[in-house]
Amino acid sequence: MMDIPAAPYAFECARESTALLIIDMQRDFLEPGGFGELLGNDISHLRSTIEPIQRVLEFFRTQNLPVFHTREGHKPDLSDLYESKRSRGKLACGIGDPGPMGRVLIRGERGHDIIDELYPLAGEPIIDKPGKGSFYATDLDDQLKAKGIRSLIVTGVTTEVCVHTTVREANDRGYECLVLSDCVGSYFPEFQAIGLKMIAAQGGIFGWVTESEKLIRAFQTDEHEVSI
Ligand code: C5J
Repeated sequence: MMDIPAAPYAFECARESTALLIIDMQRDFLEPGGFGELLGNDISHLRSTIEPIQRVLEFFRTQNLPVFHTREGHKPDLSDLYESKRSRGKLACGIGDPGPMGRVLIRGERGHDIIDELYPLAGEPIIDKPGKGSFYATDLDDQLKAKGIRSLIVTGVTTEVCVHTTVREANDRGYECLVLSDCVGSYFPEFQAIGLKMIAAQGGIFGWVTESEKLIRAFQTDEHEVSI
């Protein structure tokens, strides 16, 4: 077991039962002309997560540790899209409508796919999810259990929406979640701050929070100790 410095106290995990989860790093949320920007958001708040996530992803890949990617989106026939979600916000260009990167949040469209900087390698699972949570209407739980995963290193966007929903779902399914504060992003700085506080509050009611550097250092130290 290794201890990773975190709030509210050290996060304990074992290398063989830990996976990296990268949530919804899609063009629709992070690139100009995507759904996020169409909604009037400043995407620069999310783009600052790309480099730190790249570093963590690269580290997991070089260590041969499991990585899971998720994408939020819907089937082209919209059969997995509730009317309540489609109509929410009375948007001029909403889910399923044609946008600059194809139909908004529709599987197979350019906007729906993961940004080039973090594109999954062959063999890295991509969980396509119709909801905010990564466990809702997906086989993520089965895939994690099949690999013996108990601890999730959580990254991605957006902090108070899909990251929070996923961490809460994971918490109720018995997983331990460590959220990397520099690897999750919100369009709203105040939600970023409070969203992270809410995870670690009350003794870690939903999980733990730390920075990517501390995670990588703890894994490197553990590797060194195992090899001497
Ligand atoms: C949103 C997400 N914000 N991935 N999705 O609609 O957080």
